[in-house]
Amino acid sequence: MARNKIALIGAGMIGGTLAHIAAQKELGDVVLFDIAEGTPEGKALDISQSAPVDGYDSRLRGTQDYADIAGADVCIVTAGVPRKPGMSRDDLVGINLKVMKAVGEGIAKHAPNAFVICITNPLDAMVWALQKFSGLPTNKVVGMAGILDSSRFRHFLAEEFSVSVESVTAFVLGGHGDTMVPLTRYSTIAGVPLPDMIEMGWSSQEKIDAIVDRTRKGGGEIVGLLKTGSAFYAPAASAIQMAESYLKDKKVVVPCAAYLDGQYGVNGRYVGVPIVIGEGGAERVLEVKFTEEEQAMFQNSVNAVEELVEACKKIEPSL
Ligand code: TXD
Repeated sequence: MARNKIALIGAGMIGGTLAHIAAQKELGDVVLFDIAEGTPEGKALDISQSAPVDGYDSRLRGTQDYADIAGADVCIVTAGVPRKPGMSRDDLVGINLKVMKAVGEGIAKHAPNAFVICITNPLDAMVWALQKFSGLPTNKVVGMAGILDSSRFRHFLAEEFSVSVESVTAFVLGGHGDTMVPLTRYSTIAGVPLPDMIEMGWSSQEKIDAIVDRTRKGGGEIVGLLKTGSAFYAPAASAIQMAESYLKDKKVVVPCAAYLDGQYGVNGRYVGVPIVIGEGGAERVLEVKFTEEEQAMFQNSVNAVEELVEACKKIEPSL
């Protein structure tokens, strides 16, 4: 049976980490594409040289030619520029929108059947633009953010409760940004909702509120520490979970930036919601009922996404 082919558009910090994890998991052969000459080739060669030690047989190559992504089953897009300290995700719109145009055209021409996972920021607007530029079906183009945001939440909760990360589930909705909506009543320790854990005296409302706040600002905290770029290990791991669920038809239910066609009262926009990922791509949206307060937070998040989409339309009237 032919191996799967995974095309990574952007071979920077996240792209390189994606290549490493995809190869180690033998998800398929990996093509790293980047406009920076030498970077994708160098990373492909370096990772290939770790394969004999680790014992995997994925083939990796680097390229500057879109023709080399031909027939890719999955494309993961990180091309663009990341944040530097002091920048918001929204400051990236102008530069990264142009990048999405080139990437969308490249994918449409060479890998139109791929499942496309966009990571480039500002995520909810870039994935929307990428779907438009590429013309691929909306169920085949999704954005990665929610898994990362909920994984950050889970990490902080596991520390707070002194339990395994495996025993913590978390539910984060909305756009990827400071308006994201962590739903504490759907977040659990081994199935026990956080409000019940507070009632049982395992933590306090203040502590959980502080964790929610830290989760919202989780990306900025790392930018502030790294100074030269943004997070890459956890973002890469999160996107790999999406790719794996598609390639293996696992049907994991995870929060992703998905195209909404009326669900949650949103039309024609990408917003972070729980979806089922399987062989059909984004197969189904899980539509939970909100409390009034959650609805207001979600709407606030949707409004922030809408503002970014409007900014994109001003820059690129063809959208
Ligand atoms: O949750 C999330 N979605 C995110 C998003 C979490 C963390 C970071 N997130 C965003 O991912 C971040 O704000 C950036 O927009 C992307 C990629 O982050 P990364 O840290 O990998 O950035 P790098 O190291 O700068 O890599 C970007 C690469 C770099 O090698 C450039 O040469 C390349 O993109 N690049 C391009 N490749 C192909 N085609 C074009 N046009 C292009 N322009 C730049």
